[in-house]
Amino acid sequence: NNQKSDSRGALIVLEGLDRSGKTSQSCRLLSYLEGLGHPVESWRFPDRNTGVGQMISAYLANKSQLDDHAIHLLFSANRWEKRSLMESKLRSGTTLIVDRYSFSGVAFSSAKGLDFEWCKAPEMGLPAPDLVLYLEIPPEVICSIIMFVGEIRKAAERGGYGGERYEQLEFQKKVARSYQMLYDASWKAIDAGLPIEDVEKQLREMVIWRSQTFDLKFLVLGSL
Ligand code: 2DT
Repeated sequence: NNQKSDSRGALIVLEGLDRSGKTSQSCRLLSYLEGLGHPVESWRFPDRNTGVGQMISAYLANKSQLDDHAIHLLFSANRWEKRSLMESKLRSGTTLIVDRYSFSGVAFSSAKGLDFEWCKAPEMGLPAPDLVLYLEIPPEVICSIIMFVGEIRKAAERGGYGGERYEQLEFQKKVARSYQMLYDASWKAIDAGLPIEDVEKQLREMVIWRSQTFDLKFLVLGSL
């Protein structure tokens, strides 16, 4: 590919525990970058719209049972089925803001007890993020948010606390530890306990600082 590296879009990933604010911050980041005139799209994984995504969605809603390894590979397959589109968007200059990526895959499955190295293997070769924004918040705080949300929307579609498989305190603590093991130079942590506008401001600065882009790289999680 002869395209000049400075014309490529950036791959920006948001990671963090459930309810750490990733989704609302990725919306805010999207409108900010759009406002600056950058070609930008917001994506999320799991992408529940594909066939694989629907299997994942049923699993998360406790409507189906799957072996832990099998669901891990489905999450990974869900990224691989979007790989060529992701790559062509990036190469044609579109920046992608992605809500969860391979790191969620490894952090959640290894928190269930699967071997860390085994979890990383199917992610190798996917486009590597230029920047991973980690919204950091203590698992205890997340759990009180989850319970509070559960109280006020008992009838809501996700069923509040524990509605989806992974929203339990002990489990979230393990996920937080797994995330720490994945941390590397492309990560920036933000205190997600700050007011939402402060988090937004910090994210903007980090994204702009990293927006000088490099040749597309591919994940080599082995070095972590
Ligand atoms: P959302 O609530 O953000 O839709 O996530 N997960 C996600 C995994 O276990 N592996 C993965 O590869 C990804 C992307 C995290 C739904 C849940 O799915 C988990 C929370």
